[in-house]
Amino acid sequence: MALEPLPLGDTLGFFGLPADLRAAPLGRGLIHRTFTLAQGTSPEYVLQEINTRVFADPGLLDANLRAISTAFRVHHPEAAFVHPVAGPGGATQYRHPASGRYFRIFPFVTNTVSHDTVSDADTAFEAARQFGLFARRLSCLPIDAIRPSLPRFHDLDLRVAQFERSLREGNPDRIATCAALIQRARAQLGIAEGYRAALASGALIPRLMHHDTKISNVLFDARSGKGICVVDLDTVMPGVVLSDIGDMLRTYVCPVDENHRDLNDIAIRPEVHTAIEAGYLDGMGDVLTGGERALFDFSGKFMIFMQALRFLTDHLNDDVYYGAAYPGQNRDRAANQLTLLERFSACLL
Ligand code: GN1
Ligand code: MG
Repeated sequence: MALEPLPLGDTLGFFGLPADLRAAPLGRGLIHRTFTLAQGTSPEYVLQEINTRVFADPGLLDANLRAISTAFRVHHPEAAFVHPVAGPGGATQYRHPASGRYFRIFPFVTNTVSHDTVSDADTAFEAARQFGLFARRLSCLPIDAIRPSLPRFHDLDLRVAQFERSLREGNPDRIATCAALIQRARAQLGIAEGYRAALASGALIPRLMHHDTKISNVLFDARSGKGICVVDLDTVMPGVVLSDIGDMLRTYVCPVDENHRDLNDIAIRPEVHTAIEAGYLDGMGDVLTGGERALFDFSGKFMIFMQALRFLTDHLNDDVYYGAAYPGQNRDRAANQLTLLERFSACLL
């Protein structure tokens, strides 16, 4: 799909920013389009176009972001936080009238870096600590202060149902050629039972969770490597710790990411696993209960399985959700994640 040009001038004008800022693509997020804005070589702002195919209600996203931003200003002024840039009347989102597209701008936090993979245990500790701190800080808000931006986003039962549906209604050629992968996914369905049992046990407290704790959503100090803060808050909503702990395990323990195609490189790094637990505990402190801690490793299985199902479902549905840089990319990602799940589970035996 051809990408439409940005209405950059109108957007900068709305936010009252200099007209000579130039946009350059940033990062590898799968959902929004993200750019840096710079006059010279150093970025000054980050511009994002909201993906309204995924987030159908941009007004709700904006209201949630403002509620989180206000909570940090009022209750945690000491904490680093990337507040959205405000335009006229305090507006933090711009709807481009001619196209109906939505944009927002953040300041670029100078002297920070982000990573696509975790290089060592210290980085994992720092990231996990930031997500733990974030959850602890948000625990000052009533859970219904943030409305679900994607209802049932991390409901594994929904993801299983969507997978089953893709097997009935998806691309028949892809279903046929993926028989072995589909079988490997089905072999893991016990995880969905474990999820229901965990919910029924009452151990999981409803909390405001980030729901996208991958390493690229943490800013680190460029010099010291210390974690500064977390970003990408569109999926902050009521949930359970399985999501945040699980997505850290999914994306940090393995030296290569979900796009990697040489499955021989998929491995579990025990020292990173230990660092995630230590960092998250350090950040969350006694807000995290013993019952939640006991589900630490299950969280990893839960999230790796859910992501494997989401990629495989999307492949069978002709890549309607994630898109694909080449035919079969989501199948390859599913194979990557199923391999990760099998190796992660084997380490727990
Ligand atoms: C999407 O946009 P990005 O890359 O931060 C997805 C996550 C997946 C992730 C997999 C709203 O996140 O749930 O874990 O891709 N976000 C949404 O890379 O579906
Ligand atoms: Mg992201």
